[in-house]
Amino acid sequence: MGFFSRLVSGLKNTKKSFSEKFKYIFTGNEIDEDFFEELEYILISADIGAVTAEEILEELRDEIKARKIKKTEDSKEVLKDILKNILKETEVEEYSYPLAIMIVGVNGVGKTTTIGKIAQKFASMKKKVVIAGADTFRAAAGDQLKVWAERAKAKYVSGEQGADASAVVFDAISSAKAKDADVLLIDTAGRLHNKVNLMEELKKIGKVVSKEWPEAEYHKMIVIDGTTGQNSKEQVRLFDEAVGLSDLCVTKLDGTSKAGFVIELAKTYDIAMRYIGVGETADDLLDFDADEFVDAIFE
Ligand SMILES: Nc1nc2c(ncn2[C@@H]2O[C@H](COP(=O)(O)OP(=O)(O)OP(=O)(O)O)[C@@H](O)[C@H]2O)c(=O)[nH]1
Ligand SMILES: [Mg+2]
Repeated sequence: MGFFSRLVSGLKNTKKSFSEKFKYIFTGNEIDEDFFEELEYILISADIGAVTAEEILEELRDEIKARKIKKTEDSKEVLKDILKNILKETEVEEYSYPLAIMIVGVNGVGKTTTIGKIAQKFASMKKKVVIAGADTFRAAAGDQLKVWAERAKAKYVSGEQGADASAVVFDAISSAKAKDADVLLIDTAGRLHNKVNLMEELKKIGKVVSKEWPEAEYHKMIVIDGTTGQNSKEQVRLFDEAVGLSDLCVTKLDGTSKAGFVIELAKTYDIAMRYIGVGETADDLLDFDADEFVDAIFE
């Protein structure tokens, strides 16, 4: 399956809810107040926040006026362009190597799975990958990650359960340097005894990377569960405050009809949208692309 068809199929729940409703509003009818109200309702029900939806509509009204558009169907491409422009602001810069990526996020969002998928991506680009199992809080985390590491032929460095996470990262960096690795992926715990502990641990890991491997380009990526919607904005805020995030990854978009949330995130935060997850296999982690994302929803 090609990238675009994988995206379209991964977003099918969102698409279904969007495009069925779109059928009723983008018609040969004249544009009136009901049209805007209906559209606002559709955007909000796809989990684009109320304020963002309002701003999108305002821009749409202006464009419709400026271009003297009369029929609702003729405003569809205008809406798509507005959404694409919002998402383009969140597009990423290419990675440079050596590269270290610390993956953070609350428990169960898909951090470990995403690391496995990213490792496979790099492996297929012939990059040498080291994975640090710095989630020393959960016993099973290591086994799960080891399987992914083997699949991607990546070197896996871990510690005992309860070990100091930053010590694992220290070891992993030594190994990465010794092997002349291109990429270090750091898996972290989703929860510790309390939030303060977790944030302190992440800060410590951050310091180890900057100090021990200053030549590496260092990314801090949060993984967000796409089915959680608006509530995860608080997660982004908290982790950003603690470690200063550079990248976003939204997983499980296959399991929601509210992928519009990605647009809300893009509008709210100045953090690059790197990947989206649309399923459980390695091929289901897609590089985010603004145009393709909007085209897939409207397909
Ligand atoms: N459908 C779907 N499932 C996903 C996706 N990404 C991850 N998952 C599933 O989400 C579940 C949790 O994934 P993990 O990778 O263990 O999550 P985690 O954030 O590492 O969890 P903790 O280590 O407990 O904090 C697993 O069953 C994954 O297969 C996705 O894009 N789509
Ligand atoms: Mg995990």
